[in-house]
Amino acid sequence: MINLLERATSFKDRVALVSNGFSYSYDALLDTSQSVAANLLKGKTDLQEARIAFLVPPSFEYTAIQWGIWAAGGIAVPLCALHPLPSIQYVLEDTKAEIVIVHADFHTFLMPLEKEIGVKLVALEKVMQTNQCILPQIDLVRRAMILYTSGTTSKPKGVVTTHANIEAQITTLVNAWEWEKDDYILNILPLHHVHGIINVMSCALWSGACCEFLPKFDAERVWAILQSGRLSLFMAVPTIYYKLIAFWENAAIPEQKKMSKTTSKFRLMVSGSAALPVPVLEKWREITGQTLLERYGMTEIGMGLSNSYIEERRPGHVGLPLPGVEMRLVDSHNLITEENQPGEIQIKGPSVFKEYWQKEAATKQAFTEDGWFITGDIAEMNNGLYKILGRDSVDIIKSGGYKISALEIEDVLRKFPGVDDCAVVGLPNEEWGEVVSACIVTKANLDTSEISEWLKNDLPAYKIPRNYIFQSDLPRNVLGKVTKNEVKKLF
Ligand code: MLC
Ligand code: AMP
Repeated sequence: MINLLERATSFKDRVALVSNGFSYSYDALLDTSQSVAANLLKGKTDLQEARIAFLVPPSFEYTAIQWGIWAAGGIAVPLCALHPLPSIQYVLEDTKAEIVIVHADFHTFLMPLEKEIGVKLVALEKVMQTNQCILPQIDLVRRAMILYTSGTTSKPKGVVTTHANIEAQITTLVNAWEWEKDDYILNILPLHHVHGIINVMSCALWSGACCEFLPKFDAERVWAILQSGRLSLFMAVPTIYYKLIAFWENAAIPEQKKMSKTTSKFRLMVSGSAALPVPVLEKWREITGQTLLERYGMTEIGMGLSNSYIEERRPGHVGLPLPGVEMRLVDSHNLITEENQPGEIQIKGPSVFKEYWQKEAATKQAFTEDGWFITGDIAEMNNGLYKILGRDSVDIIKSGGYKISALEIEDVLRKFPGVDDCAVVGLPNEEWGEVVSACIVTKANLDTSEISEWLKNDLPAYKIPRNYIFQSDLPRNVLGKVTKNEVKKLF
């Protein structure tokens, strides 16, 4: 049995998940996931790494399905509920998933794909019906999950992790942040990215702790849950802390006092997925008494660096490599940088992903010849702790914690009638980290709200530009390449 599932047998009646107002024990989670596995196997002995996609909001059902796919020997492909149909179609075609397990809320939405690409939709209730069979033995080196991530190519790539990778990603955090079975965490993050899946949900379940789902972020509801007294841990992206601070600031003074009193009792609060602005860390500390622990990670590596749980958590820094993670900084010639000099982060270790799904060339390019994963992030050592300085590519934007490819948006935008050319950039923004912004070359008189509405057919809301400017040409260097840093200055 996969160790994460095996461990659940020793937690039995403890509450594993709180979802839609109900509590579910570890036993219930295991039983249901075994039914899911039996229903997926339908007499077969092993799914043999078949890709099983699922579109299910964060809930008990989501976890039971993920575990069921794993127990049956399949590869879990969680889909994003915010994505428009073409983005989902891309993932299903890329993974060649034969079935999609679908929550009733999304059934009608996905139905056109049954005809379009021949994928079979299976109702969530059907795969959860009580069933039993002998389950296969799963070797930890087998592929377990594919998560889609944007990069320096237009289309997202599928990041494949094995069971061993996932276990390494979980255990390093459980040890570093001293997870224990009496912990209780709230998950407000989407469950198609590592932050929600690994750092929050899987670490809790590995530890015998409890994970409560709130499927859609809402500052008021999050504050209400933070004040309930049942949580010991909280993890979020910087934008969420920004929004929680804004809510606190707008509350009446007696309310503010109540909020601050309860949050000071938390064991740990963590921020990651994007740079945590120092003023946000300071304000959060002022209102909650909590010094956020900032850590650095990536879909391909899980978590790489973390500030200390017990020692100094220095604002603006991401700490040191986590146990089991090897890290080095290199210059543009791939030589290790001198002490205290900036360099690109490269990572090695058991948590590093196996491959980009069916992209051999891209996988090869992502690693050095001696096996280091090239992150594209630049950092420097500063008085004993690492600090992230930025990225080597201007084509990657981080907004609200989501990684976004400027090239993907440009490819869609160029198809809008009247757009002759365009350049998409991320502009710094306190709330979102960066805000997607488009510089458009056109001779026509274009309406930006029409462009945004039209883009929503192909792109989720978080990829839609929030700022537009119109130019007669784009700034270019002597080789004719668009200079995005100059584009940024035009806004
Ligand atoms: C939404 N809006 C944005 C936006 N996203 N505006 C600018 N930039 C963006 N990126 C706008 C919407 O259009 C809407 O506007 C309003 O904000 C509310 O939209 P929403 O969809 O309701 O937003 P909200 O739910 O508040 O989303 C904010 C959020 C979300 C922070 C909760 O972005 C989120 O869940 N981020 C987490 C992503 C994540 O998990 N990343 C981890 C990747 S893994 P209007 O005008 O209609 O009101 C990784 C590795 C690691 O990075 O290290 O962890
Ligand atoms: P993703 O591909 O969505 O997993 O995003 C990973 C990227 O998020 C990294 O390559 C970094 O650029 C960024 N990131 C994650 N954590 C931090 C952090 N603490 N500070 C700065 N950037 C971060």
